[in-house]
Amino acid sequence: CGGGPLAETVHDEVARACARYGGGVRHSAPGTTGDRSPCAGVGGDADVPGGAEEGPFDLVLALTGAEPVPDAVRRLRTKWPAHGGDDRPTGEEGFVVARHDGVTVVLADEPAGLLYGLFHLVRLGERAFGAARPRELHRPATRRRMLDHWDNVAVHPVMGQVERGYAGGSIFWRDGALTGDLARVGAYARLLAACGVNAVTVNNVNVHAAEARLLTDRLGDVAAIADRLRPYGVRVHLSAGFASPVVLGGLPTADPLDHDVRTWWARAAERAYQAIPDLGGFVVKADSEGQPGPFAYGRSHADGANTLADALAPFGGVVHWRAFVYDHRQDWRDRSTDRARAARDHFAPLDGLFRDNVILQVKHGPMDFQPREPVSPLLAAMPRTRLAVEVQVTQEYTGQQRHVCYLAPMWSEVLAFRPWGTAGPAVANIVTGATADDAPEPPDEEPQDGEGRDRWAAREGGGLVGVSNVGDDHFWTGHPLAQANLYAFGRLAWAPWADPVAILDEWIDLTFAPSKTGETGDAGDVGETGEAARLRRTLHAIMDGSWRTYERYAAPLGVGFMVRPGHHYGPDVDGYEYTPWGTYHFADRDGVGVDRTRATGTGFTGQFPRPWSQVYESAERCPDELLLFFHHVPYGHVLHDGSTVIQHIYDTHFAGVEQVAEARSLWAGLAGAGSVPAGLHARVRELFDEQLRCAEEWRDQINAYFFRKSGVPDARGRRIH
Ligand code: GCW
Repeated sequence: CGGGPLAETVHDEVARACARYGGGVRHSAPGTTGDRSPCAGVGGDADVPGGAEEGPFDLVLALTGAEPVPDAVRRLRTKWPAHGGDDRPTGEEGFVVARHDGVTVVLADEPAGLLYGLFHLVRLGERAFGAARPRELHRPATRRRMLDHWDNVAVHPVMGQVERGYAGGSIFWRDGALTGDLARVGAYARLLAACGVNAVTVNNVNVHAAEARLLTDRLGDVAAIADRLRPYGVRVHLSAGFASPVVLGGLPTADPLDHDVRTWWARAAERAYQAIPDLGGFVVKADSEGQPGPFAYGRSHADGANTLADALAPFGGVVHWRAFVYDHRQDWRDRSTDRARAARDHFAPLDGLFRDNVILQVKHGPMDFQPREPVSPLLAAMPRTRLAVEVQVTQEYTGQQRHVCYLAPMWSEVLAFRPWGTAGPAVANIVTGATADDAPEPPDEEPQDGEGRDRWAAREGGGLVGVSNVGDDHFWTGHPLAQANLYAFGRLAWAPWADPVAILDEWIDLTFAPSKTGETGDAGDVGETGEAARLRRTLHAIMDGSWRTYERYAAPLGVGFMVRPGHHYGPDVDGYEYTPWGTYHFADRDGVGVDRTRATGTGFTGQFPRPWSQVYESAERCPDELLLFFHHVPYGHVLHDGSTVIQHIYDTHFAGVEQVAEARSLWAGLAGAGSVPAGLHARVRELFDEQLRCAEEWRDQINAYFFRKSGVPDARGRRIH
């Protein structure tokens, strides 16, 4: 395979699989036939004859430039259409897979492609070795598919070891030190590669004192993690504190345009790359929720980001600069300030000013990972900037990994959203690299002179970033079914148009292997036993619609934030209503919702391009699920389905709880199913008890609150407290 840790990994993975299922592996080691030797062939029995040319093999994994060309590859090549003149058809991480004449072949330009090809075979399972398969080319949509860990090195007095972590302790850190279980970090790398993730940030974006030092005297700890992640193609990134030149370097200022500050960052980057030559770069949360930033020096976020980008550029590193900048000390009495506006107001004027190695990391919604938000209009406002969309895999506002909430359908909606209507690009295009043909219209707020079209240039996108939901929990994610969110994140980062239901199906196969319990049909297709089919059906019934179920019993119609302040679990309708956080619902005796219209509200609707600026502006045209995000309406306002706002609140809250009860009993019915381990079954059963309790609490508080405010009884006469 040309050597290197990734090639060794592929070899070891194949050997491991052979040892498990029978068969042998032949590895053409570098040095015997040159650096571009074929990688591995798998024979039908353990005693495989020598020589890469020999066989018979069931499976060959080879680099496209391999010499000598394995027979199976040569035979296949004569049957394949040429690569179309592209002599690197698969790129850095892609692969080609096919099966002909009884041999399955994975070809890749680089070892990383072989690794992803191998995991693709794992997904295919026995289908990879059945009937002939035409040649398929798989390439990731983006180069960087990153998970941000909000892990603290030292236990934080309020946030603990992992901020918003619901899966036990950190997989990297424990009580101020590097984890003693680096083998688990290695296993994590393998899990990530199987999902398609190739980058992680190992510390919280809120950088406290101990964490700041990862950039200087604790680089060795980061290097130790990087060593464990590298064999699976996962690169380490660091969250860096903007004030590091002051905090760590003892400089009097962190002004990004100050000469000494720039030199300090350049040296810090140099030292970091000495310790970790393949470091991905830095992630920065600046001027946000108390984190230091360029505003303190009268500088812009472009000045700030570019200083770090310049320091990283000589080493090929990137800065992920977060756009989550807003005033968290707002006066609740002031109804003109709108937190939803903040990201676009701050960043859109800076479009075109960021270096090429800056990726602006934008939360998918304008507020903060609520169960329902519109797509952030900032994603449509920066045609000259590399944009990444950030989603929250950790379930801060969606049940904290005690509730089942499969989030891929939400993320898919975000990725498929077309800010300029059906004619323009989707968010998936924007974050994977839009082309000039995508030609958006400028937003309503800007002069309607068509300039927006010309400004949209082809560039590499910033991809998808997720806030990790993994910890040192036995099941990795606390709730065993929350693993599906981790998996789906990786798959959508690789292929943003993938179908969430199909992704869930893959995850079910990989996790519970229900098809392995079936019989193999003639063409190698795998039939399913009744029990396997029941498991698959049941998991889909529980999980496919679980995000919408959550949405039904949580805050209604997109209004968001009716959660307990601080830990954000469970309902507290007025918990944030009179706080400085900018998250209000404005319920009174007549109505509820936030007026964000241009006509009478904060004007946020004008941050969208047409047609959405007009759709959201109109209470009649606004999609029901976002009505209270954009409008303050009377309780009697009639929705598109003919129901009123108040009746919708009652109905959805009763329905949401019923759906949880139904899912809970479906799960109970899986007790004793062969492919569901007893311990896993018990964990999920307990969590379902809690989910039901909590959903009832949501239902009762929300319904009681709105009944007491409005005085309108439930049309169906159900019990409201
Ligand atoms: O969702 C909020 C969380 C904070 C988090 C912040 C952010 C890391 O409540 O805990 O801080 O967002 O994204 O920076």
